[in-house]
Formats: sequence, structure tokens, C-alpha cells
Amino acid sequence: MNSTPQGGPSLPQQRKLVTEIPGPKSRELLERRQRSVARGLSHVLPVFVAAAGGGVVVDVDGNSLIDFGSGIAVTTVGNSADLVVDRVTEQVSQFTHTCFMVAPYAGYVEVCEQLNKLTPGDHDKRSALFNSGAEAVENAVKIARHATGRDAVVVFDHAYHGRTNLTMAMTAKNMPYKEGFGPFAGEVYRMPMAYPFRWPGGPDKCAAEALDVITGLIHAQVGEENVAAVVIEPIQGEGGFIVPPDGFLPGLATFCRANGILFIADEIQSGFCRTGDWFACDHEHVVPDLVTTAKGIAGGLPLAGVTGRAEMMDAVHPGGLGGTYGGNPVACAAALGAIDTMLKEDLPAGARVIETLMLPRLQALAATHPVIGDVRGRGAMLAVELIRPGTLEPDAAAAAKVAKACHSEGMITLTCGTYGNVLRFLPPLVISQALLDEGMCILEDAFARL
Ligand code: PLZ
Repeated sequence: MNSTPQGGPSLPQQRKLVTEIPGPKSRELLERRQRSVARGLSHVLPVFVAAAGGGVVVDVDGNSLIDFGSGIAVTTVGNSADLVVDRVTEQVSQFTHTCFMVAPYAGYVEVCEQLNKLTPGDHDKRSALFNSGAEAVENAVKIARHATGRDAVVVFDHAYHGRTNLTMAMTAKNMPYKEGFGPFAGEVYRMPMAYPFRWPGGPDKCAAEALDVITGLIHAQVGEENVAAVVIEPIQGEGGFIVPPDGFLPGLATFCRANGILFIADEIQSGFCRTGDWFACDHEHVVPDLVTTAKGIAGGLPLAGVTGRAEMMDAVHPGGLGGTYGGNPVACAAALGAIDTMLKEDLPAGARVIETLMLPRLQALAATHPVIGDVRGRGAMLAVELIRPGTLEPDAAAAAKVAKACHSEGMITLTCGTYGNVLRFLPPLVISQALLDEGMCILEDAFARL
């Protein structure tokens, strides 16, 4: 194999193992990594990447792996997608940076126009661009506090919003995200999540009971008039791909509206076609006041956005928002290429096709393996939760074992969940049906050998 393989969609769409995983070149790099990279950064897979595209990742030893992770829901349009490469190449040869706050450029405005058009609701909107998901969440909270003149922020059990100081406070799980990193930002209040599989009263009562508990707690412990925003992932990502029951998100949005609280949807993982709609909120026609986006927006380049009602976004004084690199021209070019790809290839429909192919097989797997307690998700954001059969007791060891078995067979799959017991599947939306099928066979084998 060529030592520098060309990535992108033309990369052979096949699984191919030519060495053990990791191979000798990856092992050598792993050793160098150990000596040079801080221990705090872990990795899921012990292989180093040489190229990627479509539904495969090729490592430095020439192994071609099936990608069921998309770099954590980022390469929705595939790695090095043609339109992304074209736009980025053109942009990078024109100029790489001026700082939008110094001398603006059209790409930034065009991305904001697309965000305003594509996010839920047809009201007048404004957007602002940043570098990372965490930074977008931080800015959404800044805007909400400024627009309401209130301090409190309500978040949920199992939530993930980032690793900066404020977003660590908003993230639920201690290990590994928060352990030893406090003290955390104040005025963050955590509520129970409508988690159908684990709701004490059962999934049918989950929506109504959760809304009762949450609105009661906000009233008693925070005071509605003190709450600037309720921040929620419409399908929770890192916390376990938890899909709230129908009626929960609309009920929460109605409560917020009635009390002058901004409803902020963190669509960083669930947005941009991933769940079979442009945004997960679209599923129940929920219209958030502010939406945070990142990951899938720019085909792998770092970009994030906050989009919201014009009057709320514009409540902030000129100069109150910004950052050196936010909305970098190359990242904006990538986003325009990625969004163009999503539109041209109708990738929301692509995600629904993936659901149709994968969900029945995951359900069949659950029917034969009692270690699978729950199958859930939408579109190409699917998961199984592993438990000790007949209980709700999480089985993280089983999830790790299945994931590892998949890795050594040449398939990238990720785990998640507060208890680490959820296997999640996030294939690029451009993956071929043949690779999807082969990936499912590997998963089925891994469960059979468990
Ligand atoms: N909000 C809903 O999923 C990022 C985290 C990976 P950044 N999720 C992947 C890790 O272990 O750091 C995420 C998310 C939701 C916010 C974020 C934060 O986005 O771009 O990682 O800052």
C-alpha cells in the first residue's frame, strides 16, 4: 500500500485486515505517544490513522476499518468529503485568517444564514460562530443570562455539555470529566432526566411524571423567576443516547415559555441530519429559543454555532461576544461544503435508511441476548444498553468486551453512558449498505462470543 494513501470518498470501501490490531507501525507510534502526549488524553482505538473517507478509516499499517463512530458524530458527510475538500482548498489558498472581529468575510455570514434557515422555527434568527461545542454552550448561557437578566441554569442527569469550567459544571458525570477539576461554576441546577428505560414508574408514565418532578423542583429549589435557561440535549449523547419519551420536550418548552425561561437545545451531537431530521428537535416540532451546534456542521473542521431568536441574540452589546478564531474562514468553507453535501444528498433521509437497516437487527440481537436491556435512538444515532440479565444493573464490562471484540475485527465502535454500559453506533451518513451490513455481522458475532 502507498505510504500516504489519499483519503476521501474514493478510498476503497472495504474492511481489510493486513496485520493484527494494532499493527507494528501503530505500536511504534503508540510508544512515541506515551513519551510525548499527556496521560490525560486517552484513546478508544490503538491505531494511528493514515486516511479516511466514506465509511472506512485506514491505519498506518494498511488496515481498513469500518467506521461506526464518525469521530464522535463529526464526519456525518464522511471524511474529506469532495465538497468540503474543494471549498477548504480554495479558501486556504485565498486567505486563512483575518479574525472576523477585525475584518469580516462572506463565508461567516453564509454559515450564519444557513444556520438561521436550517435550525427549527421560521422566526427571525441570528447566529454567532465559535470553535468548539463547549464554547458554543458557554456562549449560549452568556446570551441567555444577558437576555433575561437572570443567573440560574437548569441541566439534567446524564447531561454532557463539555469540559470547560462552566460546561463541566453542566456535565453530569464525574469520572473522567470532573474528577479533581473543581471548584465548578455556580448557579447550575441539575434535574432528573426523563429516561424511559430507568424511570421508576415505567416508560409510559415517564414523560408526565418527569415534567411534574422537574417543574416542582425548579419551583421549590430555584424559583422560576431566577432561571435564565433550561439546557437540554434533545437526545442525550455521552450520557447514554437517552431518547426522552414523546411529549417530554414539548412539555418542557411550554413550561419555559410560560415562565420567561430560555429553552436551549444542545444539538451538538444530535444535529445536522444525524437523527433523520436536520435537528433532533424537529421530530416533535419543538422550537428552541437558542440552539447550539458543532461536530457534524463542518465535515471535521472545528466550528460551532449558537443560533437563536433575533431579539435574544441581539440583547448582547457589540463586542460582548467573540474570540480570535471563532468562525475561522477555512472552517466556514468546510461547513458550507458539508451543508451543501447534506442538502444535495438528502442526508436526513440517509440517516433514516440507516435506522431502517440497523434498528431491526439490534432489536433481533436484544431478543436473543438478555444482556441487552434496551435498544434506542433515532436515525444514525443508535445504541444498546447492557445490563445483568433480568435487572437494571449496568454491565459496563460486557460493553467494553463487545467494543474490544469489534475493534480487533476491524470495526470502530464507541461506548457511552453514565455507567459506561451503552454501545453506541454513529456511522457516517454516506456509509455503503455493504459496510453497514458487514459491521452489523461483526457486532452480532461479538455478542455471540460474549
Ligand atoms: N454538547 C451534546 O456531545 C461533545 C465529547 C468527547 P466539544 N461530545 C464529545 C470528549 O470526551 O471530550 C459535546 C456534546 C454535546 C457539547 C459537547 C462539547 O463539544 O466540541 O467537544 O467541546
